[in-house]
Amino acid sequence: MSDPDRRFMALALALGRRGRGQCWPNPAVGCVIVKNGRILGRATTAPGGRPHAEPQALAQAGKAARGATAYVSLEPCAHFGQTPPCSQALIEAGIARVVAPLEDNDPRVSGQGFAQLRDAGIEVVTGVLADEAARDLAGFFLKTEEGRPFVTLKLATSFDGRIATATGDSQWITGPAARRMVHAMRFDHDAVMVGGGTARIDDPSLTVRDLGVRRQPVRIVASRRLDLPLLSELARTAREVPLWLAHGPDADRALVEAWEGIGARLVCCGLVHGQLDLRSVLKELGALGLTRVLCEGGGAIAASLLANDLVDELVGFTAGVTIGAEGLPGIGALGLARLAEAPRFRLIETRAIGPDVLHRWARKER
Ligand code: AOF
Ligand code: ZN
Repeated sequence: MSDPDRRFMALALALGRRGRGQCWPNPAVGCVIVKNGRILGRATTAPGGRPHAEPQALAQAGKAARGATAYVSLEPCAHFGQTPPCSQALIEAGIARVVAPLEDNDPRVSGQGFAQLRDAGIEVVTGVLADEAARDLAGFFLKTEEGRPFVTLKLATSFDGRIATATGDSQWITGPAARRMVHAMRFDHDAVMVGGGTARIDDPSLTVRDLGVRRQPVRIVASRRLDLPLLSELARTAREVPLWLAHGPDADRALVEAWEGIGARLVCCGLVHGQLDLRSVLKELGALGLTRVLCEGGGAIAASLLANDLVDELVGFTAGVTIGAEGLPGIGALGLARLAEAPRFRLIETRAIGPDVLHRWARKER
């Protein structure tokens, strides 16, 4: 593995990350075409997942692609799906070498892309920045393997872990820089999810604002009984920005129809112990194509996700303010007796964001 290989692969990964939140149900892949150290083409999977990255980068390179190296952040696809296989496009363009970190776990590809390239006499190099690529594409891999999206749980809290005062005052605990970052996080995910309580109390819009974006993440509210206000920001904007409501099988038929009439998509999910089964909710969301979901609370849904071991990354914004024990806790009851049972995560980043602190934690392999 040479140094230029790492450098150009880092660029392919960065291009791929740029497409996250916009390519579902497909992975956001990056591709760079390089000859004699010069970049001839670069692309990201298009919004909506097609065209794939490789044909776009090849089109930029044109005839000059002959003899070049293609850096792709995932194994090129091998199947005739909605588009012809990228492996064939690379072969036909006369690419001499393909560098890709890891196999695509889609059963239609899974090693066959690499095999087709090798059969055509193309040198294939794998493993370059594989850990980074696996992290970037974790949502797509999880959806394919376990049928559920990657889940990020975000909490903006006081020093003592509260998200509001006892009267519900929560604006604002963290500063503008942290709040801007939350908008960037929304854009980086396929969907933003909250529980019914948060939807009722905060009347949120859950859209990405002030970043000049065209494509908005899907907004999801998990509410067993659909007892949500029909006069609300979410309802008002349901035809402009997708609004999906995950509800239980016992939700009132009239409410289901009312929300459908407003333009929401209704997703019926299973129950467990008289509550929405978050495992079932995520399965349904995975089946609908979502690869990355950002949960923004409140306490009940956060606790449910944690208790079911469904959180892949925690992102905390902590402010230098204390609210006290009567304040609203960011995470509801987990019913733990012993610390050994508490969900524990591995620290991956800390950073000051204006007057607040950002901390990110990854799920430990269990
Ligand atoms: C690539 N390059 O940029 C992406 C790939 O339904 P289709 O035909 O679009 O195929 C979707 C599958 O293609 C998807 O499940 C994944 O395996 C792969 N995505 N492959 O060569 C790309 N986005
Ligand atoms: Zn492809």
